[in-house]
Amino acid sequence: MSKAPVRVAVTGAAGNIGYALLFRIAKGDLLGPDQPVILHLVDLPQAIQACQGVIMELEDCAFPLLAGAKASADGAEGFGDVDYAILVGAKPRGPGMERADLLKDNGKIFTGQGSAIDANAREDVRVLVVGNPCNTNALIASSRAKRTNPANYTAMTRLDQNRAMAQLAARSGKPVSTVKNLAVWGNHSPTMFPNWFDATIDGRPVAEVIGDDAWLNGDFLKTVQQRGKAIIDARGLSSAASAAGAAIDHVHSWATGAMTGDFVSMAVPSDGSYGIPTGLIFSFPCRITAPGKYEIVQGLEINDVARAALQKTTDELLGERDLVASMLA
Ligand code: NAX
Repeated sequence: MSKAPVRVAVTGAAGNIGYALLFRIAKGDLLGPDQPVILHLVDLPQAIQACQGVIMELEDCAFPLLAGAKASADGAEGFGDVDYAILVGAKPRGPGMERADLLKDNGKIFTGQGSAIDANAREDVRVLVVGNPCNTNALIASSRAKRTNPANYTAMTRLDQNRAMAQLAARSGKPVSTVKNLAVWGNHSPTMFPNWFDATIDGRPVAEVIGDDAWLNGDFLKTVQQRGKAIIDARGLSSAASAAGAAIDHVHSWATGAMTGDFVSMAVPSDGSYGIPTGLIFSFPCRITAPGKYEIVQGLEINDVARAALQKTTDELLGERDLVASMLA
């Protein structure tokens, strides 16, 4: 092993997504087959015993790349010197709970974790927020970024991209690898916009290959937007392996530059591109320009359908930002 180990913190490590994620990171799926990793399993005090059990299982896999693992409920220890922080841990929305209450409850988690990351992680730490409402949680955490780079605080819409690509592949009868440049715009919520206008299948425009605009503007969008709920209805549990897979995809593309040239959906701080208010954590088509560096793809045409969809998801994010205004540093 010639490379120095990289430290990766995963919060909510004792939860469903954590359990699907940690073993893949230890196997090398996140950072590559020659990159040793040290895992920091971060969770609430009452879940640390369960994290110790997960660490025993990680050890029992005898992963050659796993250079260490520890569990902690303390932010300074959990995020100490980490290169990557994948923030999965959050409170699930309970029966009858309003979205506003969820925003406020989970917002408190991300004020604390944002401060702990900024104080203890490596200066160039890269952060992915998965715990919902992930865009606004990332906004809260990034507002704490004084020493670390706020542009490195991102939220996950890659699962929505993967879902959209899979739907287009199934409908067209083509392999999913032939679907390119499908990006999800906006909030990770039912207002998200999986923008098929720029996407291609086998190098041809999606509209031409699918030949059914009514399906694209109707059932396709609805299926992707409501997929999380459909999985809960079918499985009795929310998406875990697919969410972990998308978190791996997000960080793997970003860290290694894999998929350079294609669009990748990342919710990142808006720089005002496409008229989206500056600072909102908004999912854009991004391009990885070099390992660790992304840019928002510029110059795409936004037609009337897309413009209306972007307005709706922007309005929702602005409403969320207003609800957590007191938590923004
Ligand atoms: P689980 O309820 O199985 O696990 C959550 C874990 O987080 C638990 O171990 C809990 O103890 C821990 N936790 C709670 N508060 C914490 C804190 N302050 N610090 C550290 N750990 C804490 O949920 P799971 O199914 O793993 O889902 C986790 C989150 O992912 C949820 O918020 C969920 O809504 C969100 N999702 C986001 C997706 C996305 O595409 N962005 C898709 C999948 C998923 O729905």
